[in-house]
Amino acid sequence: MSLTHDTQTDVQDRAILVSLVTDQIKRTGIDPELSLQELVQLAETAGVEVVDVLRQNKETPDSRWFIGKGKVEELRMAADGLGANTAIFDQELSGAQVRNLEEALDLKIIDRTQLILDIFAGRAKTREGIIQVELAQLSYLLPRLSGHGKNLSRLGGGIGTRGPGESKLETDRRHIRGRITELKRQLDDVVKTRELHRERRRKSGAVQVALVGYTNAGKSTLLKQLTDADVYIENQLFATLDPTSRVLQLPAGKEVVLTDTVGFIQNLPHDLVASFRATLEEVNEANLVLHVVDASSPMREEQMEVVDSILQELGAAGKPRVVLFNKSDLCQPEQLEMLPSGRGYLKISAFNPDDLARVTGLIADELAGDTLVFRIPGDRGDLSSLLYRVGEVQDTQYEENDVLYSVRLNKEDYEKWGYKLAEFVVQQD
Ligand SMILES: Nc1nc2c(ncn2[C@@H]2O[C@H](COP(=O)(O)OP(=O)(O)OP(=O)(O)O)[C@@H](O)[C@H]2O)c(=O)[nH]1
Ligand SMILES: [Mg+2]
Repeated sequence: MSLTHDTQTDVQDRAILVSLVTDQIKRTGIDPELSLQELVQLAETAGVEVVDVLRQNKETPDSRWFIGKGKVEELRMAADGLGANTAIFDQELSGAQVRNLEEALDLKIIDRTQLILDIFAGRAKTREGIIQVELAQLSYLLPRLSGHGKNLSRLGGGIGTRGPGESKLETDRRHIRGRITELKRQLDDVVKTRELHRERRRKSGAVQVALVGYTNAGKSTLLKQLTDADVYIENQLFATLDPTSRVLQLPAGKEVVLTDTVGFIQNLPHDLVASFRATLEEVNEANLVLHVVDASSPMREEQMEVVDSILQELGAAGKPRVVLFNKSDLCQPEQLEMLPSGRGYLKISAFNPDDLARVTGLIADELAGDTLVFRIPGDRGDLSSLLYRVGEVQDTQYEENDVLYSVRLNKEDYEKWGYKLAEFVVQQD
């Protein structure tokens, strides 16, 4: 049984994981052992049983086999001995390497990218998610087709047999190209709809806060704990694919829209990032980004770097950002002490109500700006309610037919609503 636990009836895939450490990989500074640990998690998330792990150090990859010829033989013996039917490589393989290995070994050959794409395919639920995953899968596959036809069966031959599916795809590149064009068109529609939603949210003056972070950091858990949202939470990688937004009430009554997003991972397939751009754009819309970190992870620092660089790639690096070191309940006190603290950092557990209050307090602080006093005529209920919606009303006084409101309002909101409110400002601190 694999990946989705719903449609599959075949026996569980048994896989041997393979990691080749080249000089180039050594230079990236990514710890290959931690990367392998993560590959184990990815494989398990995909419903695969990991039966062995093979490692090789080599200056450069072998052009035909990726790993050395001797290692191929070792892999074949291990697979025979352990009854494995799949080999999963921690690094990306070329189409030719996959074919050569498949022929030599009679095993299903999958690389990290394909594994991630498979997991995503099994998770996608919304139309948008499904389109984006299929597009990423086909973009990954297209340059890997040699025209020999055989490996088209790989489309349906991923871990979860979750590929775009043979039924949907005929057997030639032209067809795939056509499908890619069609998917891009559909995605354009989705993007337009999303833009309309955003526009509406902008007009309503809603302040947007985005939860971002490495997969499994606890983003969905936080959304759920803070807003009672009914979201999918799993101790698995990539539990969330489609962004979910919920209204969050801040202490002084101000409302913000809190959005949970897809988790990041190192070496996130490029095609996937490109396809998910529409979804990830949500982050660019945010007024504030909450970077959720699994503080208990041995890979904490590497994971934070990955998130930073993806934010950079998305053009969201300059956003106001706060780091939430989550899962503090799983950390040793001395571990917590080593984490950065001060403004812009908070150590929390998503399950601790006091910590949740600190999070909403922090969001309010980050979003709040200066206090202004407005004199609003009594018959302008529209403006009073606007003040309550976009600012934090701290005090009200009645004077004749007017109401004096002291309101904390951030610069961004003031710029947005100033055209309506400017003439009513009587005092600015
Ligand atoms: N002990 C502990 N576990 C937590 C905490 N926050 C989240 N978890 C657990 O961590 C796992 C992952 O949580 P999710 O909320 O699904 O993580 P996510 O960041 O949304 O993950 P993806 O959607 O896969 O990117 C779940 O098993 C949660 O119960 C925390 O503060 N402490
Ligand atoms: Mg999630």
